[in-house]
Amino acid sequence: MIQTMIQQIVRQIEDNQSFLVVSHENPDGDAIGSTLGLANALREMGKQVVALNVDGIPQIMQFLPNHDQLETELPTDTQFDVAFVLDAGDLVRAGVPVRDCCRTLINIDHHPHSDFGDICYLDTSASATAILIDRILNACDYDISLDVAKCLYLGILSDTGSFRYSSANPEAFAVSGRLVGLGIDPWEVASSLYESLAPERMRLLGLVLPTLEISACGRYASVALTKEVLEKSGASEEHTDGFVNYPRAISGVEVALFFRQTADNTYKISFRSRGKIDVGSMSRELGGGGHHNAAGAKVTGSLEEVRTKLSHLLDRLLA
Ligand SMILES: [Mn+2]
Repeated sequence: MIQTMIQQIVRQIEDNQSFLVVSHENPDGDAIGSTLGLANALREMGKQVVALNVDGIPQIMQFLPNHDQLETELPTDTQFDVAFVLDAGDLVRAGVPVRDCCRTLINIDHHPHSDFGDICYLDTSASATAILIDRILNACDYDISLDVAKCLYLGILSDTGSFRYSSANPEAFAVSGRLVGLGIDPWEVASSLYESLAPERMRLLGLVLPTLEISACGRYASVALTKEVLEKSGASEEHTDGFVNYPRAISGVEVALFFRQTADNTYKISFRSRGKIDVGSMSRELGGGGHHNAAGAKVTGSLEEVRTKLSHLLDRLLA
């Protein structure tokens, strides 16, 4: 089944010339790594490619090959033979009208419930979309280059939390081992991702950590950021990436939350869980989405109201 899906995608690559490669807004390492990995490979095959992310590329990933060729807007009046939507979960998260500008829409993803596209290659057992791109490229008449290897490795490193999460399965290690064998430098990727932080991010973290609240039961904890504090800090949204991991790092905490104000009465909540608590289904109840251990949703109300609402939900969930 999966093999025929890969064969269908390989045929689309072989039989066509112009490609759009896009991923989800507010991109993480897997979104960017998959997009640039596939786009670079297609270019090396002699194809015409537009790689796009509506929010552009986070600064810490601006060492990836051809990152400066990542567009943030669709070129006008351009029709593509094939559009790839990667790691998106939902087509709307592409942020551009992909459906209208391509003949064939291919969805490649490892998020559950991602079922759009003329061809939908979904494998929730894959630790990253970059793994699926690697499988496809290996089925093509093409040898993965150093440029492409670097992008795919970043995707895997990012989605497995540097091989710490339970998503770090044997395939993640095997593919990464092969990519390292091609000559990429793991330290270059890791130091760019984790030790090239903007000073504003560290200062913002200093303002966010004092908002830490740990529940009476000790099993969930949260930090919060209002628009006012974000504006005062001089940092931007992308600097908040990973803040939710701080409350999760506390001994005994099973669910971590990060409340980030996005409008006057709206908070975006990032959820992380360890072990068996399914934050994906909880965030779907709130109109959001995500995986078992990582999810997000938007909730309206003041910070107090939103925190209280989530406390009630979590007290019930953990009871
Ligand atoms: Mn992913």
